[in-house]
Amino acid sequence: MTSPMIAFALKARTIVITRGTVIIGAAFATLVAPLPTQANELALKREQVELVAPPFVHPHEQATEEKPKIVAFRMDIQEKEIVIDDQGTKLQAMTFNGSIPGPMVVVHEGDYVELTLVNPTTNTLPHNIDFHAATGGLGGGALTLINPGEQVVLRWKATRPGVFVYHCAPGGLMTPWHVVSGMSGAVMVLPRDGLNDRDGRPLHYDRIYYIGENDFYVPRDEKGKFKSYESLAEAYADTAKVMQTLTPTHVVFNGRVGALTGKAALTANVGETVLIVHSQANRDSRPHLIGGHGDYVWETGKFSNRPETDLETWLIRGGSAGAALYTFRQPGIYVYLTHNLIEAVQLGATAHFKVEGKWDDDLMKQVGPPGPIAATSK
Ligand SMILES: [Cu+2]
Repeated sequence: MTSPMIAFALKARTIVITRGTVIIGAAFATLVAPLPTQANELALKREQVELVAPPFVHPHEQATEEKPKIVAFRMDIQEKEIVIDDQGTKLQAMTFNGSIPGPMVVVHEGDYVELTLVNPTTNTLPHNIDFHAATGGLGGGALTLINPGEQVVLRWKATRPGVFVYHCAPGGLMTPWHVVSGMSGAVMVLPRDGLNDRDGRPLHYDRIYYIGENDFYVPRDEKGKFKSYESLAEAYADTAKVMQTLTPTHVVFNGRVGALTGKAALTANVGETVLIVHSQANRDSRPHLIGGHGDYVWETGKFSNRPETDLETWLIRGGSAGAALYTFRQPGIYVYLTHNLIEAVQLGATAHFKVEGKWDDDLMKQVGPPGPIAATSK
């Protein structure tokens, strides 16, 4: 009889064997695409950037007159147990840099992203990273598969402006499992001259927030209570069964129910323009800002395309990121959710914006307070 642990270990070994693709990937890289090489590399300015946990985004310029450069980042993969709702439901999670979603990486078109990816010895599984913004080698996945105790450095040129998902993709069933365990994030490649509306009007933001949406599949016991596990290995078989139902137990923003509500609400002031980047690596979502709009929305997230305007709800296709620009015109608490309201209210996909400033009666006013129904004259 094979215990689930051994079966799991065997599966993990199979993945290690698929590291053969790394060699193919490397050979491919040597044959076809020696990066603009040493000289060019030395000529490029290099900048090391510290990543920050979402919903926040590391400091960056919205437009630049500098020449393209190498922007270097480091991410540590962390496998860890997290709590995903107010009932204390636990998830054996896998994360880029300890957060769900992983941190957002921002560069300008023409820059090189250089990532040092670290899989610490404290982890139990091989991991890698597939950047949807990158070209070739499974988005880098073929060149970055590393075991616990290893690190790898990947460099790729950001040739396409937009917001893009990155995620772990070790192969086979491991790929969806790692993704729905938390391993996804986003890259934003800004046009060198900044965002614009494609009619020549530049667009700026005063604040930027990164919302990463996740669907989780937590197994239940016979009584319907969520089960918890000691390790990823132990959780794997049961979780894979729930995944196969395609029915998530949780749909959340930033790793847990309530991660961006109440005291953790996103903030802004009336008159400020906010760029909301929303990613979903596995499943479709329909962001909606109750009481507000998307002034300019790159629904598919790619800045070479004309943004749509005045949207009520937009669609984030599973496996992509989108960006919405909105200038807040009224104070108050705005609910930002996925407009599958069952998922928003019962499964968790809700965030709050707390906006301060002066109310505009012209835009909205309660002309008569609630009261008894007035008698009407005939
Ligand atoms: Cu992984």
